[in-house]
Amino acid sequence: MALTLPRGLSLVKLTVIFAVILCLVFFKSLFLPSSGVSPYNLAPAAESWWHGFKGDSSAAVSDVDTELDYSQLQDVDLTSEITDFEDPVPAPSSASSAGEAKGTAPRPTAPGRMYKPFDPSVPACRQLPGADRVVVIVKTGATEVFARLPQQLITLAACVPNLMIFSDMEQDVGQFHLYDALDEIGPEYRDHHEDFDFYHDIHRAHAMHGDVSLLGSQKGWNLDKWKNIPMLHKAYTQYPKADWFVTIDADTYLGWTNLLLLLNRLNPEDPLYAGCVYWHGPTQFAQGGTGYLLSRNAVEKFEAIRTPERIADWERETSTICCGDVMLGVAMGQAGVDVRGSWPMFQVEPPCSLSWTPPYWCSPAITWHHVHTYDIQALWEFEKTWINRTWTDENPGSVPYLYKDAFEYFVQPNIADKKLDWNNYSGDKIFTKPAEDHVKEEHDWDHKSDEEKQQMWDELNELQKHSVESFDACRAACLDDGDCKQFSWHPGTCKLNESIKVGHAVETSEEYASGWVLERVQAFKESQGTCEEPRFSID
Ligand SMILES: *[C@@H]1O[C@H](CO)[C@@H](O)[C@H](O)[C@H]1NC(C)=O
Ligand SMILES: *[C@@H]1O[C@H](CO)[C@@H](O)[C@H](O)[C@H]1NC(C)=O
Ligand SMILES: CC(=O)N[C@H]1CO[C@H](CO)[C@@H](O)[C@@H]1O
Repeated sequence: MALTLPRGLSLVKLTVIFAVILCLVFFKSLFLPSSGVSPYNLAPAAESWWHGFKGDSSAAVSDVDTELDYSQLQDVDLTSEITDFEDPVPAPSSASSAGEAKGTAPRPTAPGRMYKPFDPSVPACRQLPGADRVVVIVKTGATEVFARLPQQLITLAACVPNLMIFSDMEQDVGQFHLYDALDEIGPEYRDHHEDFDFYHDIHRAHAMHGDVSLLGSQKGWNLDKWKNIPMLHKAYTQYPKADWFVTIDADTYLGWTNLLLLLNRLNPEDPLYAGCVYWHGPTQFAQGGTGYLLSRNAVEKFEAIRTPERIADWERETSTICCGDVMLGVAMGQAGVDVRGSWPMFQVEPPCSLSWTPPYWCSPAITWHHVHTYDIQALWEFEKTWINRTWTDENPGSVPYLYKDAFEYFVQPNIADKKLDWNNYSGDKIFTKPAEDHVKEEHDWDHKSDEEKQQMWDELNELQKHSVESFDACRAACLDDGDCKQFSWHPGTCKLNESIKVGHAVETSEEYASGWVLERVQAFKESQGTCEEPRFSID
């Protein structure tokens, strides 16, 4: 034999090794991100998907179809687009962005195809342009980890390459690691401040294999305010080259598609600290639960002033202040970065309790706070369908969804002339008959004196007095009130509201029924226009 193999290296083994190498090369070209410049085309969408879908904008204006069936969106046949991807275009190297300027496309047969081919084995949301430039920070606490976090891990975590979860205790949840945000707090507080008694309690319970979710949550809240500043520093240390840092709570849904579209319009070299702005005494800050956004430049400014003396100051102030998001506002103010408002892109309600008013309509939706795991799942399904339906080879994820679109998905199919055992949170106007056996109210009516109750009643007109008798009479009072779009009735009380909310199911024993004046809802929708320009505005 001319070819002698080294001892122990049979032809079979050689073949196996060769096959493994081949697999590795194939894997690298298909799955690993190319480093450097984003290969995506970042051009914003010319018009919204909705108008494209309708084909003709005049039709869109006069559209009165409330019955858009989103389940059909899933059935759209994209096979023709997908077969295109079977022959993967090599991921463009970092030189290719310059290549475009010189007019040398990587494949002359497909001029302009500078994008990365869609990879069906990776979630579409993870392949959106700019995904790798963002660090998402989720703040949670050890007592709520198993109640709130898993839903984020089976949805958002699939989209975000750079995700960091901070808690008050280091632990693993499935394949995910949770960092302890508080392990570097000065011993003077960590070992002596009363807020940290609970910190040590949960660590002890955890070490003994105890279920810390059984421990009190109010104490967890007191610890929570210590996290925001250390979290930001830890995230920056881990990802110093990231362009953006976005922080949310575990009960916040993050609209990833829209976030990336917003960020692609902004420059990370500009100082930016944005969110839903509130005041605390003299401090303006971005509320933590609704999420806040920091550019790399802003974080660098924060890092620049982060000296040991300053950290000591921050910890001293944290020990007396209410909240961690306020403390971050204090720190960013010292770093010379003023907070800017991004409401309503960042806002506090889940879809069921949002009041769908004009300021929201043409704005992209980025955060929804106070979401239950159910809401996260529903928003996730909506967003996944949206990404899929609007995906194009050239501009993946380039179409933002607006509150208007969420209205069509979450509200219109879920409102009706009458829904039994349903509370729609009406309450602009409340008609209640003063009576001994009155069902408890959810508002201040119960606390009023008998005289006040009687006086309120005496001021009502006949139709309004009659409205407390039945659901239909309550509807009649709503119809008589020019602005009323929805109402809810339970024996003895009729409540009207001008704005639209879905609300939620209630126990039959609460004897609640809700209704909407669908023509007025439709008229309201039409009066809001078609949102030619999505409002990505930051004040
Ligand atoms: C869209 O959904 C279809 C059907 O589930 C799937 O085959 C396709 O890969 C998806 N495309 C994108 C871009 O997500
Ligand atoms: C009723 O409508 C108003 C605005 O018109 C809104 O602020 C409010 O949230 C709605 N619901 C209740 C319970 O007031
Ligand atoms: C049962 C229920 O959902 N009640 C809500 C009705 O609306 C009021 C006012 O917004 C809320 O405070 C209740 O929780």
